[in-house]
Amino acid sequence: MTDTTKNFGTGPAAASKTFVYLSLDSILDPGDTLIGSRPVGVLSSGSYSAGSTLVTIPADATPGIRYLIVLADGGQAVAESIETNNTRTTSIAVGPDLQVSALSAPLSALPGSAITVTDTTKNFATVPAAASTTFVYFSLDSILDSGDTLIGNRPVGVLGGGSSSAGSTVVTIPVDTTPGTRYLIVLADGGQTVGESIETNNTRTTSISIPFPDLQVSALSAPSSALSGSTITVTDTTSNLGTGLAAASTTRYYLSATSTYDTTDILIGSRSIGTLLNGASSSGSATVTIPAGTVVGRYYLIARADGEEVLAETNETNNTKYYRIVVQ
Ligand SMILES: [Ca+2]
Ligand SMILES: [Ca+2]
Ligand SMILES: [Ca+2]
Ligand SMILES: [Ca+2]
Repeated sequence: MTDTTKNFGTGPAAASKTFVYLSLDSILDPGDTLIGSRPVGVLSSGSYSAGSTLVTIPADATPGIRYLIVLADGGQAVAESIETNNTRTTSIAVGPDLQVSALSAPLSALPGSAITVTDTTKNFATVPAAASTTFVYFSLDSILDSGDTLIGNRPVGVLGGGSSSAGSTVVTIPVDTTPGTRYLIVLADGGQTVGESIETNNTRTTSISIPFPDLQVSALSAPSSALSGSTITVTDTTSNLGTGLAAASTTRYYLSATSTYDTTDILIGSRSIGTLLNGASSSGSATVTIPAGTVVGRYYLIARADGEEVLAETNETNNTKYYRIVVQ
């Protein structure tokens, strides 16, 4: 600690001592710890003494932003014109300070896939940090909160002042993740085992794109004619032509007067489609009934992928395929 103790009064000041305190706040009070002092000689009006004091931060000092308070005439040996202006304060960071100084991960990934997250966890303080664990979270937004999913962690050894640990963690993107922009949040000292001067700077975030699927009905067949009220077998192939994973969906079948689907079309059956990876297809059949009383004529059997409209896709307008059918 280097200070200048000056006599601002009009008369001389007898010899005094300048005290140094460590404080949890910036105000000197009886709870503060005296950690050093230095002698100051007689000071005539306007003269000063500049000097340094080697002080020790107590080993048991609680980490955090603390205050060094220097007090002129500590011990109150000199009567002064003003006794209430004798302190000067500066802050000091006590303890290590872990931060994630670098982070990299793939720009996109499929739900359920394993990816490698690489981080550098660094101790930005001058004092060592005990061993810690760096956590990796998956988040819907860029802010770490209690709703985020812990998907991995890696051990970080003791880090001396200014030193760092670079390492990788293999994590799995939650299988139920929906498409869109998501976030990987890496947290130094996850689990909070290391007391630090600053506990609020421990995260680093990167976005990761979960790609969208694109379901289409790539093939459709049925009898070319059917009796009103009869059951027929419809066979289709529902394909995921997007880059993302398609969660389970339903392909619905409609009887329509036109080749394009609209909400007035008559739902006559459906088929469940399991999860489809990008590029994958599901072929299958369903038994459907031509409603009794259907007026004889030419119709369109329309198959509509994601007929329940539960999946977000890159293209929502390419989900139907029709097959001409005559109702007799
Ligand atoms: Ca005094
Ligand atoms: Ca920190
Ligand atoms: Ca901590
Ligand atoms: Ca589609």
